[in-house]
Amino acid sequence: MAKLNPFDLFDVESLLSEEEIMIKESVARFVDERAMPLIASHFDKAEFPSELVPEIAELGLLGSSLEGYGCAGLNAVSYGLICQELERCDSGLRSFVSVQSSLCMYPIHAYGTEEHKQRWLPGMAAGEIIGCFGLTESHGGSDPASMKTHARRKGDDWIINGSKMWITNGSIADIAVVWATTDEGIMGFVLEKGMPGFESRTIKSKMSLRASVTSELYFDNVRVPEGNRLPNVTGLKGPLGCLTQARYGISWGPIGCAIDCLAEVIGYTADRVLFGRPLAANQAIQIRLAEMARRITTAQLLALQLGRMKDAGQMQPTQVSIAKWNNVRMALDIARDCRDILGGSGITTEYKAIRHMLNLESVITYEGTETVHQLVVGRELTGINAF
Ligand code: TGC
Ligand code: FAD
Repeated sequence: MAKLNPFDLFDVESLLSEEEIMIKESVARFVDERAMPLIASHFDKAEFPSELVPEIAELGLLGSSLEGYGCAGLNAVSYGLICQELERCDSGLRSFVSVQSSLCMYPIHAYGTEEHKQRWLPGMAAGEIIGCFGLTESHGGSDPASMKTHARRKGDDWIINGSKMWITNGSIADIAVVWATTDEGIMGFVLEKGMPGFESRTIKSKMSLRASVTSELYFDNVRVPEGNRLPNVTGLKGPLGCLTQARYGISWGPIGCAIDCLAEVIGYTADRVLFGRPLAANQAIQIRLAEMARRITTAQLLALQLGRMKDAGQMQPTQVSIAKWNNVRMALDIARDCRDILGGSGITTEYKAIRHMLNLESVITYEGTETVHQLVVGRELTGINAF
């Protein structure tokens, strides 16, 4: 019998098209050759590896599932595979691509005018314009409907006041898609770096996503032209529609972390000799490794089916909630368990488990906490809104 691939026990790869395999392999090559060698030191120094952005753009990974405007127009499964391979390196790398693609380019593409698309998307696809997405505020990210940031019409302009918290790419962004309440409902605006009254501040002392920039945004009477408003959506469904795109990618990404952690401990337990035999020869260790493989396999099948439903135009937000919840929880549990199996070595970034583990503490919180996704599923089952 042929030897099974320990990281793809159900041969999910055989369900992919030739093009999807080619995309996965080219991102994997970039990750192994260019990103992996430098990620631990960037994490240690709390620096985003901005030197990788031109190559990420060159590979067509920015706005990869959008059509036109310099974007690659790939299918949803390919976008998922891109997220999985990038997050195999570090959640921060996938976060950068998620925010640029799903949270900034997507709303410009879906809710913007033709002029907006021509103005920003080609530069964003080329990595020359960096975007961020400002929804969360400090008083409660799970409940974005309670936002206080406000935009008031003044002639042909809008005056924006308020602040946003925990914004990925915030201090390196050239533009920010900012959601604000207005007298006509929640609306989206594209703010540009340098607009008077628009400031950002990098959040320091993070123990998670250290290779990613996270910031606060401040708006003090920022005058934004009507021409910078995204006119084709009003209400919370605007930002929530973007979150569905990003959460879809996050359903795939953590599979990469889990595979990376499992690969590391399979090697480690084979080499580590305790009580006269390899650690891997112990039943207790094999059960833990088998449990990891079982959960990775389940997550892979869930993500692929979600992607096929998205490509068929049938994916629903509740299904995204189940996948994000299951797959992030799976990866976080595996990273924590791998950290333990590595013993003392597992507490340094010389090994990868602790970096993935710390990153996944953010991933389980952002884009809807685990509880938020559980309650979305609960609402679907009972018809009762528990929020
Ligand atoms: P609710 O009444 O449920 O809905 C309001 C309107 O929105 C529509 N809708 C959705 N549309 C698209 N996708 C979804 N997932 C949607 N969910 C709801 C809904 O149909 C309705 O439309 P309409 O036409 O009837 O007005 O709103 P609610 O206030 O009850 O929302 C409940 C809840 C808790 C699910 C929602 O507020 C929520 O998802 N909260 C979590 C917030 C969150 O996830 N924030 C993430 C911020 S961005 C981020 O974390 C980036 S990190 C990225 C990175 O670095 O990788
Ligand atoms: P809270 O909403 O205050 O939640 C606190 C706790 O209460 C959680 O455990 C939650 O599950 C629980 N809880 C909430 N409601 C209920 C309930 N009804 N029942 C039971 N328990 C409940 N946001 C952006 O807009 N753009 C970004 O680019 C972005 N990037 C981020 C990057 C990082 C590294 C991090 C950490 C966050 C980022 N966020 C971003 C914000 C993120 O989306 C929020 O942190 C998240 O939505 C949770 O909001 P909160 O932190 O205010 O927690």
